[in-house]
Order: sequence, then structure tokens, then C-alpha cells
Amino acid sequence: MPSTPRYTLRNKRVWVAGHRGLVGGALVRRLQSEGCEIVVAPRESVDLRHPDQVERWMREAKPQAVFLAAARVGGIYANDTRPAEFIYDNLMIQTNVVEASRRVGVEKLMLLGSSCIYPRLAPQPIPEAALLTGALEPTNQWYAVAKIAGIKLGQAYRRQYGCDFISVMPTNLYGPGDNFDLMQSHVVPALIVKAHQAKLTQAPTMEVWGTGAVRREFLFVDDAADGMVYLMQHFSDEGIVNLGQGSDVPIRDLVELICKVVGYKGGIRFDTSRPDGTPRKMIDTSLAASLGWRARTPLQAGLEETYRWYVDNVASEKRRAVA
Ligand code: GFB
Repeated sequence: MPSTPRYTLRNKRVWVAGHRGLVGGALVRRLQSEGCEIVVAPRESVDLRHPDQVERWMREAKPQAVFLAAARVGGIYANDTRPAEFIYDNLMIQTNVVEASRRVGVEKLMLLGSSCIYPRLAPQPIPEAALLTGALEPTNQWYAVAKIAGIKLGQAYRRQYGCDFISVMPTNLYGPGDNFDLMQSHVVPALIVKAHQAKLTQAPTMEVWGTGAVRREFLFVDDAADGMVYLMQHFSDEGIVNLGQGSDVPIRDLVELICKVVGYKGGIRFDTSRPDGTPRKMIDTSLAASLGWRARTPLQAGLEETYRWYVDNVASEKRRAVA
């Protein structure tokens, strides 16, 4: 049984900030069964980087609970090449939503971070206590610093104003609704696109960035959304909580699995001029487990669902655009 007091979402107005993104979309799907009223901010009129627009919208929408899933996100290349956007946009979005949430009296707010907030060479699996104990991975330090600032913001508002603001750190996420643009995306959607294209064109090889030796932990986004809803209901503390799958794989094995799911039988070429990023980041999930939550979807099943979604929604759109 969870030891923390239960917060109910039933009959509440719940704002999913970032509802068009990977995580926000999954949260909207998951919240359908919670008996709450989901509210979303129209992107055309509410730019979360502008404090006035955020506060005006929140005063009108009157959310009681907020999942802050809006963020500037991307894979290793986007992080490395657009550092200013990754630090500025994330600092602004978090600061504005946190401050406006305090002003309008939001009952509960969840900030979402990432496993890249931990030191590059953190002990594995990474416990929550590893935060701020060492140097960050250079390719995503800008994003990590912004997300660490978000954690501290939430903690400061808890201490000074008594706000029930919590922070959750998901590991690398993937699933339906992901970004499949090769220059912006994370590794799972990138490899799905590459394997699919290589299969269609019967290419002899497909290109994979880095050495393939580094390890990553992947959590299916619908599991992540389920964990977030669970923690919103069962967790209320200044400390952060990890949300992960509990196992990791070398990129080389991920490539093999994706090729199997997609049906590409050619060879793999590793482009070692591309960065590997952090050597390993598998998080310690024992805190979430002790609160009563675990991930359910095995990696292969999650990749199959993601590939189906890509074929139905992205690849078919591209074919229509060309026709
Ligand atoms: O998912 P990813 O871009 O981000 O890359 P990180 C993970 C690993 O996959 C790296 C390799 O070693 C990449 O070099 N990789 C191989 C590829 N082929 C590809 C490819 O075609 N595309 C991509 N993108 N990678 C991100 C952070 O780090 O993780 C973010 O930059 C965030 O800030 C996110 O924290 C969760 O896992 O290295």
C-alpha cells in the first residue's frame, strides 16, 4: 500500500501542458479513464514561454491539477546543435507554469525531468540521490541544467509557499506520437525510419550513429503516462522520483531488435564520427516500485506498437504527400 496520502484526479480539471507531444498525448489517452476533465491550451494563442499568456490562460481555464509535459525536447543531435533553444525554452516554460500555478492556486503540479539530469558517470542503476553529484554529459548539459532548475523551482515553491509540486524523472521514452524527423528525433524513432526506408529501397546497409556500444533504458510512453498518473495520486515529496523500465540494452541490440520488428534484413554501418553521448544511464526504479508502480510493456511489444503507429500515421502521410 502507498504510504503517502492519496490525491484524486476524479472530477478535477486537469491541464496537460504539451498535449500534442509524445508524453502529453499519452497522458491525455491515460487520463480518459480517471473521470477528470482534461483541459489543453491552444498553441496558437498560448506560448508557454510568455508569462502573461500563461497566467491569462490559467486564470480562464482554472486547472486544479497540472502535468507539465510541455518542453523543448530532442535527440542527441538536436540537443548538441541547438543548445540555446534547449536551455531557454525549458527554463521559460517551467518558470512560467510554476509561478502561474502558484498564483492561481493549483492544487497539484507534476514537473517532468529526464534521466539526463544525472552525472555522466553516475553509479548504475542511478539512484535519485545521484542528482548534482558530478559533471553532466556535454551533449545534453543545456537541457539537463534547465531540467535541474525545474526540480529546484518545484522544491523551492514547496518549501516557501507550501505548494504540492512534485518532480518525476522518466528514462528515455518512445512510442506512438513520437517525433520521426531524423535530425530532431531520439534513437528509437530514428532507427525505425532508417530501417523502414532501407527495407523499402532494399538498401544493402543502414547507418547507425556512434559505436553502438553505449547502453540505454527505454520506457514505453503509455507505461510512462500510467506511472505519472499513479505518482500524481500517490507521491507528494520534495525529493524526485525516477520512472523507468528497470533494464537497459546496448544500442547495437536495439538496432537488431528494430530491424527484426521492421523486417529489414540488410547490414548495419556504424558512423563513429557521430557522438555516442553518455556511456550508460539506467535508473534505479526502486522508489517508484516501493510506492506500488512498475512498467508493464516489454521492449519488443512497445517497438511493434510504435512501428505500427509510424506506418499508419507518418509513413502513409508521406506517401500521400508524394502521390
Ligand atoms: O536517443 P538519443 O538521441 O539520445 O541517442 P541520448 C541515444 C544513442 O543512440 C546515442 C545513438 O548513442 C546515439 O549516438 N544513435 C544511433 C542514434 N543511431 C542514431 C540515430 O539515427 N539517431 C539518434 N538520435 N541517435 C538524449 C538527450 O540523449 O536523451 C536528451 O540528448 C534527453 O536531452 C533524451 O535526455 C532522453 O540518450 O544520448
